Amino acid sequence: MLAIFFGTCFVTGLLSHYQYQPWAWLPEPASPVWLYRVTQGTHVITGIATLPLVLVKLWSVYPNLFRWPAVTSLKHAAERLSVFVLVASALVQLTTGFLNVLNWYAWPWDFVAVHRFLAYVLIGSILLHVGLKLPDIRYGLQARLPQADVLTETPWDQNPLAHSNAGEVPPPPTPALTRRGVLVAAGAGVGAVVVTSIGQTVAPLEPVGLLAVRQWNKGPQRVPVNTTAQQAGVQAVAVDQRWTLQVNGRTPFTVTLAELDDLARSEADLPITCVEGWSVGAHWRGIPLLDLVARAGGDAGSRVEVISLQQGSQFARSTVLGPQVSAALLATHLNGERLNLDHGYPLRLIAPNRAGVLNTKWLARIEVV
Ligand code: HEM
Ligand SMILES: Nc1nc2c(c(=O)[nH]1)N[C@H]1C(S)=C(S)[C@@H](COP(=O)(O)O)O[C@H]1N2
Ligand SMILES: [Mo]
Repeated sequence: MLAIFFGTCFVTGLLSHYQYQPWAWLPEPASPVWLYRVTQGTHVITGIATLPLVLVKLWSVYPNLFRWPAVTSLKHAAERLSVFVLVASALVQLTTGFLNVLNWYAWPWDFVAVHRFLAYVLIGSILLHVGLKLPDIRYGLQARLPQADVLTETPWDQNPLAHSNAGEVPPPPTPALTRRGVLVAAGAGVGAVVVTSIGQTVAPLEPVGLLAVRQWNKGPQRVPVNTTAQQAGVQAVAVDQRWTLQVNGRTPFTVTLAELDDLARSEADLPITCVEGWSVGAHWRGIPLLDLVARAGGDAGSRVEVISLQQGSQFARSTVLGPQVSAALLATHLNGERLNLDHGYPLRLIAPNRAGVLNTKWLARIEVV
């Protein structure tokens, strides 16, 4: 289970990373529109589910921590060191990831950079660990246990096999759990964290979303907000009557909001999917990005830079490439209403299969390259 969850986490994490830096020759597809919603939701859910599993694993092996002598050979020392790296990176990765999803940045370092670095350390040390344990694993899988039911279902201290084999490891002072007890405890732990956090993606589970801090009902227009207009410092400029959108390309031009409103006749159901794992479906109305790109002399093959009124934030601009150029909307309306100021009024980008962080709000300018 741990291998499956860590592996899934690693692969979906890499897919998330790819959202930031796609290769020009292999841009993100525009369909299915929910792809990133599923991969990043899976990343965060499998990551959170790994927390209780890791605790169970540590509980099952911790007596080894107190074995004497601590180191028997150079190989043994190297092995113990690799296990230390594995456990330490897993615990840091899982706790900081979990706190990040709870919207609590309780550390001074850049989450994304450290999280990515630790992902490689963690996966590398798991592979090393499994490699070193292969002889044990092979032995365990091949061993014949004539009284397997006695061995697994009887508490450790009453288990005749355990005592007869217990040359090096003394039996624990209190009876251990049965196999069924471990499975129930691990299953209950995983179930509890998954059920209480999945409400940030699966709307019907919202009422039990104790750990799902960002849900559809926690923001204007039934969509949560990441960065309010006030936090972005755009309150005044975004509502300025003189606002226009500047579109640069071979034939540059500007458009007013009134002109954009006349053009805003395309509608689409597209989720907002934050990299931090929450997502909500939403209904948008606006202008196809490609319409303005074409008017500026570009086409579906152009690279488009979308730039916000917001200053000095890494989220204040994003690049649209490949199939998303034809699929993106410049939204004026959300869920049947004029776009709320916190959702990017007067104009924002929304595109399918695209990380929320790239769906830039409060647009000022578009560059067609
Ligand atoms: C409790 C567990 C975890 C949670 C809640 C979590 C959460 C996150 C979040 C929120 C992001 C997006 C960061 C951003 O772009 O702002 C992310 C990205 C990522 N995660 Fe995790 N994660 C967890 C565990 C893991 C594990 C175990 C691995 C790998 C073994 C992993 C590998 C990655 C990678 C490679 C990325 C992409 C980083 C980048 O964009 O450069 N994560 N994770
Ligand atoms: N200009 C700007 N656009 C932005 C952001 C931002 O901070 N500034 N946050 C992004 C992030 S991280 C997300 S998840 C979405 C959230 O959109 P919402 O607040 O309308 O739900 O907006 C994105 N667009
Ligand atoms: Mo986000």
